[in-house]
Amino acid sequence: RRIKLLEVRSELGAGTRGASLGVDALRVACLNKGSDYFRRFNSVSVPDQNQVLFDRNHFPKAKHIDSVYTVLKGIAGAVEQTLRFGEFPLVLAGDHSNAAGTIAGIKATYPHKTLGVVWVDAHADIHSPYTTPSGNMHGMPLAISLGDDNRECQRNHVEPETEFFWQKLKNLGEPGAKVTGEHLVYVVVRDTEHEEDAIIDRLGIKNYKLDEVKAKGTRQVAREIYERLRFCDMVYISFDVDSLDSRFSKGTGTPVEEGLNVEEAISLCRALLDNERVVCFEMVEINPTLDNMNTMATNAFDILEAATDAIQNRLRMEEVVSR
Ligand code: DIR
Ligand code: MN
Ligand code: MN
Ligand code: MN
Repeated sequence: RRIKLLEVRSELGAGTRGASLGVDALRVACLNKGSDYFRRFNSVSVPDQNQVLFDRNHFPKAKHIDSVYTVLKGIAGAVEQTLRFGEFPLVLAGDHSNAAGTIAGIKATYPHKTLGVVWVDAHADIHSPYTTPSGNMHGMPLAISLGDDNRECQRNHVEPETEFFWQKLKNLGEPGAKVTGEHLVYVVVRDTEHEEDAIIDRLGIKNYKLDEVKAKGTRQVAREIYERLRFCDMVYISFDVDSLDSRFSKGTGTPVEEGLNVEEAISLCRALLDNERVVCFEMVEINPTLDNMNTMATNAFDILEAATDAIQNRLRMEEVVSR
């Protein structure tokens, strides 16, 4: 089986401009390292955000939600097509709202299979328009995929136009929830709002904090995650580069202290991707405009290469077994 790169140049969900350039920053990092990575794989560019960032935003509690919906529909279609073609979708996207499109595409392809999600991020990304402090949709993909608005923690008034597109987002791919709280695992989430803490508690979502990752090691953490997700038929790994410590992640919109170092991220990705149930990997939130040495993308490229290596080894192994 082959890997197919899906490049998504949309930053509509971010609060800071520039993440749509992340894919190209990775390409620059790749060239500067003398790697042939981007020549080795077929890639496709998913239709992007057009000029909407310059429009007036009509949706204060879910900024650009109408255009986000269009972009996510495109991603879901591309992911579904890739999986149906028998290829492994490796998504390189701008902001993290795009992940809800990826998940919708996976579930559209395999509606009867149970999905597990591993979310490596400084943030929980589980707000809804009813709870968001910022209106930025990159803080909302998991609420979309879980189909949970967390209304008991409501703090915002949401207008009917916003609610209309929010429902459409939750029904993308197939109607309703794509994943449950018990099949979602966080790694190094450490910057949350109390509404997020409340839904994480209510759904009992496990979070491997940095201390636990350091104490157990990334291999053991990956083992435990797959034990937790043992009833899932397939797994999706979502890697937000702000999971890295802010010392290594200046080039991202919302850097946070006390995250992974590059070596830990590499070995975590290797361990997580060395599993036959993984159907998709995604990397998001590289913003080279915040980073004049392109350090973020350079570090992220090393992680991407290691992750891809692990995927490829596994796909080769599968071929040997199936022969
Ligand atoms: C915050 C920040 N929870 C928000 N979220 C970020 O605006 O919803 N997610 N940065 O990646
Ligand atoms: Mn995120
Ligand atoms: Mn984040
Ligand atoms: Mn915060």
